[in-house]
Amino acid sequence: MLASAVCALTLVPTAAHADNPIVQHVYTADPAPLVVGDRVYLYTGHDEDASTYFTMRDWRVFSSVDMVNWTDHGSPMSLATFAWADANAWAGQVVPRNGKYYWYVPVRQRSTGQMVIGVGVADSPTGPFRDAIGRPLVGTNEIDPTVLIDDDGQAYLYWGNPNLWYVRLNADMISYSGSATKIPLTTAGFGTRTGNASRPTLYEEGPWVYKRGGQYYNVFAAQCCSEFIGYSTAPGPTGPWTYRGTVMPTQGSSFTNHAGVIDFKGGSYFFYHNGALPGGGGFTRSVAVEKFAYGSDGSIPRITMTSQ
Ligand code: FUB
Repeated sequence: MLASAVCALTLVPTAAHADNPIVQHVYTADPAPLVVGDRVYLYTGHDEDASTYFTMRDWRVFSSVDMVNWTDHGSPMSLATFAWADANAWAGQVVPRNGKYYWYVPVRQRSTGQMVIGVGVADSPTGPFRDAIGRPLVGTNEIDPTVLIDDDGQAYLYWGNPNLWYVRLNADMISYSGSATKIPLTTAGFGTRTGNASRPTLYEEGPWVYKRGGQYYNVFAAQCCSEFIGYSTAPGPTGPWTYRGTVMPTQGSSFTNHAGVIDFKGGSYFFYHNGALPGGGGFTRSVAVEKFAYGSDGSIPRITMTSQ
């Protein structure tokens, strides 16, 4: 319990609140934290209403220097940013490079009706973001991009549901070399699912890939539905992956969950979403955060929600 909720649409720090969720004046989902200097930026999706499917048309940005007081920076990117997209402003991630900030997002392409990955770009972490290339970067009719820039400078874009794909991004971050490649979804790599013969592993969606202590992590939404958060580790950016277990068990009224993990000012933080706000549920979610400590072997402990 460490988040101070943002209760008013404001560009100044808000009064402290004791509990999760972090944002309490609007429904948010799919957290993607990014540390820039002494500030953490939190990029989220925006659930508009409790209809029978996701109503998501823009993304939101919040920031904090202390993980207690959060500033609302509004909505610097929306479906309107991408003239070729018409729906589904879903789970993305922002990555800095070349003095710019690249926001990788899944959206529906109007001409094909398929989910593809678009890229926004801005000179500041709070935007405004513009369409970086005027068309989708890559598309397999799948969702949920995450980006790792390895120590040698090679960037990898991962995404997918039901598959898990990766492609090597070029240094410009808006093009790639080679072709999209499927990461083998083995039960050793991603655990064993129950009750769905066509999807034998736990991997569902929402990968969050990062490197820490020489080890590569993929923290992802597992099983369906309801989802829990599991994780795998690997000695390299493309595997081989080993399933390491549950991070956050299924809790609360949201049938999805979505992870984002950072180290910030000496602590480790696990962001997720649930249906904790009044009126909350599967299509009216809220982003929350828990502080945690890695095991001495780099393992991630089991983390439970302080609100649901
Ligand atoms: O928010 C829409 C979709 O729900 C995301 O893309 C998935 O990760 C799940 O959270």
